[in-house]
Amino acid sequence: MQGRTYTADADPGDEVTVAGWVHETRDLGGIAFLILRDTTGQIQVKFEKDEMDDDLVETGLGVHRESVISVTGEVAEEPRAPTGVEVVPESVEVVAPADPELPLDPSGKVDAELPTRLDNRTLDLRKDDVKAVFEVRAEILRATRETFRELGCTEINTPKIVATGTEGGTELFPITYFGREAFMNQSPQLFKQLMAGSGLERVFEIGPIFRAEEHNTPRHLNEATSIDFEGAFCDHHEAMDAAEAVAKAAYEAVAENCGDQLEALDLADEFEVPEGDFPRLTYEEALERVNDTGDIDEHLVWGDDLSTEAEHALGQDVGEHYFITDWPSEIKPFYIKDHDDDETVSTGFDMMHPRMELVSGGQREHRHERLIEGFEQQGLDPEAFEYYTKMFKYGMPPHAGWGMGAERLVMTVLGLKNIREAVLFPRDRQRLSP
Ligand code: ATP
Ligand code: AMO
Repeated sequence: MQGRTYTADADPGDEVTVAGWVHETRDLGGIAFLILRDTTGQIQVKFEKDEMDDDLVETGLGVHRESVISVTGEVAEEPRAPTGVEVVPESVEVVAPADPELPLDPSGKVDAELPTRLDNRTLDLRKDDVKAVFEVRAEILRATRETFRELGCTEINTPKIVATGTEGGTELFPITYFGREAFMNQSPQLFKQLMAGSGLERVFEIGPIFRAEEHNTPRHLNEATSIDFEGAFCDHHEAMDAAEAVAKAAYEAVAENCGDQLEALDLADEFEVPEGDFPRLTYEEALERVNDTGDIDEHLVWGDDLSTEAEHALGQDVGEHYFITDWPSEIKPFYIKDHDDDETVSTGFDMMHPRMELVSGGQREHRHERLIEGFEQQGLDPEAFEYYTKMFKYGMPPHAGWGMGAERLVMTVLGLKNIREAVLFPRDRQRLSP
């Protein structure tokens, strides 16, 4: 809007046009106030009934909450106003009226259930604390990109419609592609590896992944955002360093640049940036620690995956971010390389937050023959992946990488209870729109 002044920039003595939403109105008889809200804050608009034009007062006070209005007038100092200044209006225009009945209350005075909030995100994000989550999310992604830049990576985008899946543990969403069967991609895994072997060498991608997870949990989405890294001439240790750098950069950026957002989320006093190196436990050590806690019913043995309960018990015990390294080869995907001196142990790793897994990664099998064997062992037809495997015959360097769930990162940084709070329009089993 031409000539519009943000409320935060309206200084005493200025002639301004402020525009935004009617946050509330208070009619005290001879005098009435309207609080106008925009993305930068709020400002009071004063109506004095005996002094001002009747039409002006009527328009200003007849408008329902959450209507969009534009107010032109002079800014005056007023110590009793919430922000110390107020606008004395010369004209008021109702730009877009709002219904008197709203599906949720953006003033936050009445709590709404998550499904109602997700159905009405436009109104929901008029609340400072909800808006703050997405401003923090944007800051985390900005810091992530900057960190990758410092690590010498090039940002790439890979296809989301694919002919084959890669991640065994989760189902694919099938689609029809000009009469042929195709799928929504579960991970950029194979494409990012192909680019590690290209002239780019070090790449990253921030993009959607689609997983037909059957279960409904507070930490799974059917469409998630994956932060993916892949680097040529990298081993699993360097890949872990990169994952740690990205996670720490996220916390640091939020601490440095999101003061107002942490305030809005009531986290300003308790927010902490993780310090020191994240401990790196082997899978074997992790099993032993879980078993020693006595907090879970089962006794874990080599080859077991960590259940949610086991992850929680270990997370509580470790009490900070940590890695689990050297997983059994049998429970890691075909593209993860085994240790040269022991083929039963892989270079696969997970990076954990005490509450949940954030990252999976490892060094990759870059030797063509071994890769083909890996496909066969996992019951996959190498022919179907020929577009991928054949590039391993043309000079594929050793490489390593990982994938990190962006929503899980935001969720753990801010201590959100449900991953859906970190997504504008989440996709889960029930939710396909909006
Ligand atoms: P005034 O207070 O300006 O002489 P008035 O007598 O019409 O005008 P009241 O009805 O006495 O106003 O005010 C109602 C309440 O509003 C009082 O508590 C007063 O302190 C408060 N008030 C008045 N003007 C402002 C203002 N500009 N900003 C915030 N509060 C105000
Ligand atoms: P993985 O399947 O472990 O590994 O996924 C990597 C990370 O992505 C996040 N994530 C999810 N977040 C929300 N909802 C989901 N349904 C979901 N699924 C995964 C998690 C997880 O740690 N190709 C490998 C990565 C690699 O080796 O580079 C992969 O996809 O935070």
